[in-house]
Amino acid sequence: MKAFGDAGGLESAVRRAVAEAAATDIHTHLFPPSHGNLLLWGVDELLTYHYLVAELFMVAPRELTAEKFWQMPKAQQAETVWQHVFLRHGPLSEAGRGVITALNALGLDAGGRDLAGIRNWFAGQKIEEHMPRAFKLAGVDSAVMTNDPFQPQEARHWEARRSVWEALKPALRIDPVIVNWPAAAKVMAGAGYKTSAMPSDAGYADARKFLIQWAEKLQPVYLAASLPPDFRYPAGDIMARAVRNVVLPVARELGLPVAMMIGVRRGVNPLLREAGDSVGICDVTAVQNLCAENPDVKFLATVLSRVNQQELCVCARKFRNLHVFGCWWFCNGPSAIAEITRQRLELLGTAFTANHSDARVLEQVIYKWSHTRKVLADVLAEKYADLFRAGWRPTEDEIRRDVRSLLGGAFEEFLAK
Ligand code: RAT
Ligand code: ZN
Repeated sequence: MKAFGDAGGLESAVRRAVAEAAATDIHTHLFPPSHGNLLLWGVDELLTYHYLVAELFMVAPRELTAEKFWQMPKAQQAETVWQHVFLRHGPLSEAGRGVITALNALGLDAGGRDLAGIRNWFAGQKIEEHMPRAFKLAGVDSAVMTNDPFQPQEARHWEARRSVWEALKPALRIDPVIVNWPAAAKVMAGAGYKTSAMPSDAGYADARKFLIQWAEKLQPVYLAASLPPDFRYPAGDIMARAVRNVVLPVARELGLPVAMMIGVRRGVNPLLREAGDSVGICDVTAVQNLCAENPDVKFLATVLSRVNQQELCVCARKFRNLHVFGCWWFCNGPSAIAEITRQRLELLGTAFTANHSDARVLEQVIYKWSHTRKVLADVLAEKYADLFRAGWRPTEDEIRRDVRSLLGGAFEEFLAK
């Protein structure tokens, strides 16, 4: 294929490639339709996304307390968010705009503000058809779920061996083993394993068996946990000990990567429930030490604080067993995505995964990927223009290859190597 001889043609090719490339969504909270009401979808779920619940309480009148809000049925909660965040104030936030982008892509007139009409439309959809359509609109070929065996309402669907739509890949979520051992021990003990609130060698051995048995059931792509800013490794605390005695041996035995999402301060405002989590600067040295000490284990990592992004990139330059992914949660807005993606391209080339959706509600894949693609196209157009000026002449195939790398190809290569 011929290389581009003019900068204008090159820019259009970059934008085309970003618009058309399939994205592999490597971290979501979606479930298969066969797992019933665990799969959230529709306008009421979109409006009550925890990002928007947090925003509601920034603008709602004082009388509307969190307690009152949680007592409302879902539909009324959604109407409350719609009233305050969308009608009485402009939905200029990323999460606000996201609802509009998603509805609009589905052909709904969000600008017409007819919530009842939009609800009617959703009521007429069959999830088995609606889900593939949402993926198609997002340009997503497959998505990795978050499957938590410590949640009985999730575990029972796997016990029942319900079929899973093939575009959804499992990930074994293991947070409590690391961040709340007593709670994890209780669940495992309930399932017949010899674990107790006080960690012990025997308890760790049974926790390994528990996770291995779940991995056999799920066939996950990776093991995953969100970790607090004070996660350290190595360390003598309960978190580092669980990582050393349970997570690493299981990952090694099963040949599974460990995905770490670091920097979440859970429940700084517990009244807001899921919306009450915050961010803290983490210590990337923990990732560095894990990678150095365990060259035979692969790690995926993303960090929540903007402050940690550069350090994580530098760490990935040093360790081939580390793959950086996503602009997570509070970093998943256009300005942060642009900055983080530029920095990653400058430090990592195409060896990272530009974003993941973290979708909790099906239709969020539409807006998260549409917004990400817009930023990625702008940043890549700029980077290819710089490269062109420097004297490089890429072909259209090479551009498509690079874009695909950033949207899942590099992740697949990392898993395969
Ligand atoms: O982004 C989110 O929705 C968070 O609530 C978390 O789900 C986070 O992504 C996590 O997986 O811990
Ligand atoms: Zn998540």
